[in-house]
Amino acid sequence: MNVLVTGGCGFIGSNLVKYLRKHRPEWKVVNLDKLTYAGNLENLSELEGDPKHVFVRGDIGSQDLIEHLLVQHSIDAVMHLAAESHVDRSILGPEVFVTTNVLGTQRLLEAARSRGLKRFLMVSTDEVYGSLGPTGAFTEQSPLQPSSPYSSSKTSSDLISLAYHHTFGLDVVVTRCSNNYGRYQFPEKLIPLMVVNALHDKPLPVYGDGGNVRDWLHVEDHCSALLHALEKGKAGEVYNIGGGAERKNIDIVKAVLGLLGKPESLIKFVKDRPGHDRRYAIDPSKIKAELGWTPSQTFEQGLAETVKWYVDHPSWWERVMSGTYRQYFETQYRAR
Ligand code: NAD
Ligand code: TDX
Repeated sequence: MNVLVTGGCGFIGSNLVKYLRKHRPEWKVVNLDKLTYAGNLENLSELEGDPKHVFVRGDIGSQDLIEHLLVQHSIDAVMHLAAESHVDRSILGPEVFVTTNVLGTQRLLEAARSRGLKRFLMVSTDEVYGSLGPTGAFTEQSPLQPSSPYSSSKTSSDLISLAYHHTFGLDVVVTRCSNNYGRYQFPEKLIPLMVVNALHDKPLPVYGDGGNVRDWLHVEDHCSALLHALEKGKAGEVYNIGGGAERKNIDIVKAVLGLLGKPESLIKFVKDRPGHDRRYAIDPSKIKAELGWTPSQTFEQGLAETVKWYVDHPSWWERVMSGTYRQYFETQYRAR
């Protein structure tokens, strides 16, 4: 199998590329990434010299480039993760979310259609369902009611992918996952931001009353679910992915402080995120029953391991925050 992973230098993408190299060592993984602020080739430094990992810097919106890559590497399947992924940034500047997430995905699908791939895996999100009240969980039949520019752009890319299946017969599978956490997550997202601020004894900004709930899944468990969906999913189907670990933001922030031995006085309640979804919860029974996937990490175990990783790797997040991580690409690739 030759697989094209888009966004393979981001948080989930870089974990996925390594997961695939480990669990499917015979596969060639072609990693297409634009290296936006969120893309960090250094995340994959351990794959330097690996002939089965090919990195290509490029945009998913470049249809010619994609068609060329699909032919050059005899690509069998696409795992599409490249996206603008941060809700707060989508509130500050929605346009790039439409350009990349909507138009970029459509161009990628068009390239895939022209090549007749075996499978196109669209990595979507639980945010397509909008916000829940205090009870219940999203199933694949829940109405799509996205709230933010980010989630509405992801809903569009999710639906256009399914349309390419229904209209053109492209073999598409869609996954909708809950909040991921783990190593290499950019420190703009809740957990790494709180860890880094706490390590600097800086205030931990909690939006609103801190009572918003997210359903957390370790990134390795997401990678395993994506491989299940790629290999066993049924064309045209949607699979929810979630770890059954609903937590209030404030409880996570307190847990991070506890793990770091820092005082709760660092918590600072700040103005709420506009349009802030109150609660997400995923019902993953379909992927469990039909594809045999189960998560392996508990949230408490995974959070402790993740916090420790950030404590043990200050050079990673210091380089990310100072911008020097970009030099890695310059020296490793541009010089060639
Ligand atoms: P991320 O922001 O860490 O990484 C995104 C990657 O995409 C970066 O490497 C970036 O350089 C690349 N990219 C952006 N625009 C591109 C373009 N036009 N062409 C090529 N590459 C481009 O995001 P993440 O958290 O790893 O999320 C990956 C995917 O999973 C996204 O599609 C996201 O919507 C989805 N998802 C994320 C979560 C989560 O909790 N992080 C949950 C569910 C679904
Ligand atoms: O500083 C903060 N303070 C705070 O209270 C930040 C960054 C976040 N929050 C809150 C907002 C959310 O309720 O924490 C929660 C999680 O926020 P994010 O880490 O920004 O994630 P979220 O908005 O839930 O979206 C994430 O999960 C779904 C990913 O970023 C998306 O890409 C994915 O689709």
